[in-house]
This record gives sequence, C-alpha cells and structure tokens, in this order.
Amino acid sequence: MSQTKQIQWFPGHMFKSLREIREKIKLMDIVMILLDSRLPYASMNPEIMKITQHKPVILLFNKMDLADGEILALSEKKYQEMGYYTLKIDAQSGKNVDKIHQLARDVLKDKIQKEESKGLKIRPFRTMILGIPNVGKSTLINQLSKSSATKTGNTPGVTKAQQWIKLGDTFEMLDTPGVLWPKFTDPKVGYHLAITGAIKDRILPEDDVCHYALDFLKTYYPKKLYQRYQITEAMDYVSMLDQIGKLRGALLKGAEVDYDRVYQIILTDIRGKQLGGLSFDRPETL
Ligand SMILES: Nc1nc2c(ncn2[C@@H]2O[C@H](COP(=O)(O)OP(=O)(O)OP(=O)(O)O)[C@@H](O)[C@H]2O)c(=O)[nH]1
Ligand SMILES: [Mg+2]
Repeated sequence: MSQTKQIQWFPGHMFKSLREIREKIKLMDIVMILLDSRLPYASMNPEIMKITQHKPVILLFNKMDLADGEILALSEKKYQEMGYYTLKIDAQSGKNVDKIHQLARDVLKDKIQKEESKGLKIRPFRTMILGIPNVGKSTLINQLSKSSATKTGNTPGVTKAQQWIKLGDTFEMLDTPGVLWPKFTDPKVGYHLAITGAIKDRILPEDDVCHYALDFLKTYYPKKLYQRYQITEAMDYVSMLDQIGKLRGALLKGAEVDYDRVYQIILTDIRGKQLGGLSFDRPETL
C-alpha cells in the first residue's frame, strides 16, 4: 500500500480549473461546496477552503443516501461547530434540494436587507458549485434547474469547463469541473477517494484499494460484510476474495477465482447501496 505516496492524481487541467475558480470567485455572492457525505473530511479540498475563505459558504453534504446516517450527523455537527452553514442532500433523488434556496437567503440576509433598504431590486444571487470530481455538482444543478442543462456521469472528470446556469430569477449558478489538490499527506485520503470513485480507478491499484476497503469494512461494518458475502471473522484478505469470487461466480476456467472481477464486484457493491449506508471518514479524523 506504499504506492499512494507516488500517485499522480492531480492532472494538469485541474491547475487550470483552480485558476479559473480563483478568477471567478470575486463575482460570487455565495459559494456552495459539495462534500461527499461518506467522506466529509477527504472530500474537503484544502485549496478550495483557501480560495473561498472570504466568501459566505454553504457546505452541502451530498449523497446522504449512501452514507452512514449516524456518522454523518456527527461530522455535520463538527463542521457546524467550526462555523459552517450545512445541509445534507441527495442530489439524485432531490431530497432536501428545495431547502438550499432558503438557506442561501438566510446566509445572505444582511446583504439582501441592505440592498432592499437602498430601494434596489434584488438581483439574482451568483453562486458557484465547487467540489471534488464525481461528487454530484452537475446533478445538483440539473436538479435545481429541473433540467438536464449540464452533463453528468458516474466517473470523475465529466464536466470539462465552467458553465453558467440560470435558475429562475433568484440564482445564477456556475457549474465547475471537479478539482483535487496537488499533495496529500494522509494515505487514507487517497483510498477513500478511490473507493468512492472520486479518482479514476487506474490511479491506485485496485488490489490495494480492495484490500484497504475489506479491512475497513471488517473493522467498522463487520456484520454487513459477513452477511453480504457469508464471510467469517477468521478469514484473511485472500480467503475473503476467494469466498466472494466463489459466491458470486467470478471464476475463470478451471474454477480459479477471477480476482479482477472480484475487485469490481466489491467496488460496485460499496459504491452502490448493496451494503447499506457506509461512512469512510470518521468524525475523530476531522
Ligand atoms: N446515490 C447518489 N448518487 C448521486 C447523488 N448525486 C449525484 N449522484 C451520482 O454521482 C455521479 C456523479 O455525478 P455528477 O453530477 O456528474 O458529478 P460532478 O461533481 O459534476 O462530477 P465532475 O463533473 O466529474 O466533477 C452520477 O452518477 C450521479 O448520478 C446523490 O445524492 N446520491
Ligand atoms: Mg460535473
């Protein structure tokens, strides 16, 4: 698992995207940072935190449907204690998305009052949706605009350029390409981003990612792991892979286990709802 130190997860286009975000930030009334509810720590990009530090910020915990509700509530509380406005949402189904507008108005209350007291007509708020790749930025914009104005897809790097979307009279939103940051010190962050699909599968070896994931599940969600794959506590990593391969028929000719398929099965299960809500970042790491 030592490879994480050398991995190249910061492609050149992200430099460009960060620069464009820095340029546009001045225009914004409010910024919305989308976090992945399963990784509220690893999905908080320190570069974005720096760029947005002088702007009103709302933290949206997206993909709440995929997270462990209890852990998510604790993490949300921690961010609130740090002074952030927060909201848990599911951009895919639309859950809580209708609350974003009012929250933004609450955050901008003073600004709105000031403009109204000057007799100014309230112009649309300008906001920017920021977040790591694949966190659901474009899905949220489509949900808010009730259209398919921006392209979405379950792989990092779908949005290639900034794009303005008008939402009625009250919002103008800028969709942005997902960005990461150049260096990370905690290898766990890399694994958590890989497990949830924020960095491309080819960047970290799948074997390492699955090894980490199964160890993690064994530690934090043993019942889910044992029930889903009829695994027992005594099994080591390779025995677990063999068991999953046999159970799910991922076999090569001669009944040997097809490990590549087993990795895919594990990652697909974890990324979907097959194992129920999972949280990879624990609040104690915040
Ligand atoms: N389960 C679930 N899936 C979601 C949610 N929001 C988005 N998705 C899915 O996540 C995947 C990525 O969504 P996008 O909206 O393309 O993500 P993005 O942040 O725009 O990604 P980039 O443009 O690559 O940076 C898609 O398959 C969405 O359907 C959610 O709240 N819950
Ligand atoms: Mg996008």
